[in-house]
Amino acid sequence: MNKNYITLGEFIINNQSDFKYSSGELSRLINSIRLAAKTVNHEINKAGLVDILGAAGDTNVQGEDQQKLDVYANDVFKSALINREIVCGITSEEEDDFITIEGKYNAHDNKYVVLIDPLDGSSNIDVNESVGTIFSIYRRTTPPGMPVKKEDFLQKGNEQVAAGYIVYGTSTMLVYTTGNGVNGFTLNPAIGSFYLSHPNMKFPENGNIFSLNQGNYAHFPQGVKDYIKYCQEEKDDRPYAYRYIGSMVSDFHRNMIKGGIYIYPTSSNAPNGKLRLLYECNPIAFLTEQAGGKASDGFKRIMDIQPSELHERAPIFCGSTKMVEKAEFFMQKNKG
Ligand code: P6P
Repeated sequence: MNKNYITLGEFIINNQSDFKYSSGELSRLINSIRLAAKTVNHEINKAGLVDILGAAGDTNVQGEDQQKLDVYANDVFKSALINREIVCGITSEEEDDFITIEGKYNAHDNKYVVLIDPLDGSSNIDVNESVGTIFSIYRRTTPPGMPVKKEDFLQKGNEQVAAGYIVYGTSTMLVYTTGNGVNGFTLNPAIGSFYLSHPNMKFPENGNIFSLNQGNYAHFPQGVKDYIKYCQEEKDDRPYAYRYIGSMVSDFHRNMIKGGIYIYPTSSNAPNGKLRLLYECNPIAFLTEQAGGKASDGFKRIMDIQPSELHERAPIFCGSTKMVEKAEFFMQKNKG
């Protein structure tokens, strides 16, 4: 490891002034996520060796089988966040309703809420594919001193104060933003430290990788079908490369480094798309824009959408600006 790489902890201290709220609070927030990420990473890396694979026998609010690691990751991130004494509430993909933190110190005085998908792409767990954690952080809108309310979570994405993901891949990385660019940190498992390996990450303005589940082609809107055909044409810089892992964090991370677009559109069997607005689309959109890319629902900016439910879904087109704009062109052309 290059001796000049700084650790995540040093980076947070060096960049405290970037976080326009109380400096210590960002440190405690990101540090709680860092600790949980290392714990979950350890379990994921040995998942094939112990009986932690397979469904936990329950289904989540989405009606999806909960993998044991989903449940485990949810518990780990919840306890790490609750024990840091700056979070007053949590919304998780694995929890039917939001969690009000109480009974511990004076949690109602805390100023931050966290929304999280503890283990995205979990269906890939037992086939040894990459999975990820996605998180989104807001300041509460209701006054401290009272229990958190649903409205504290139903904020537009443009109100986020921080967002990021952990990708448990060939190496484990934590990538986050506090509104001053995107930075990526790689875990050195030998010593359990994250090092700044990808400073100031930027989406290439254009790219040649498109990622979406073409198995749903017959159910896609005409604009998406037209964009797929455009990507496949023998013309100019095309055909593009088609890459789709089935784990959004992994597809997104590759596209941010190489250039590309990730699309999960509406379809006749998913009229609002599949991905959840609050803890998947919004944090990914915040990261996208902070890395110089674009994130929309095919027509309007993801982070301008006013949420109305905790687990609502939204279509998402995100990645290299030129590619998203081309996809939006075809969506607009077929609107109505
Ligand atoms: P499909 C994983 O369940 C996820 O939320 C994303 O990580 C992934 O890109 C997508 O859904 C995969 O969904 O319908 O293509 O299998």
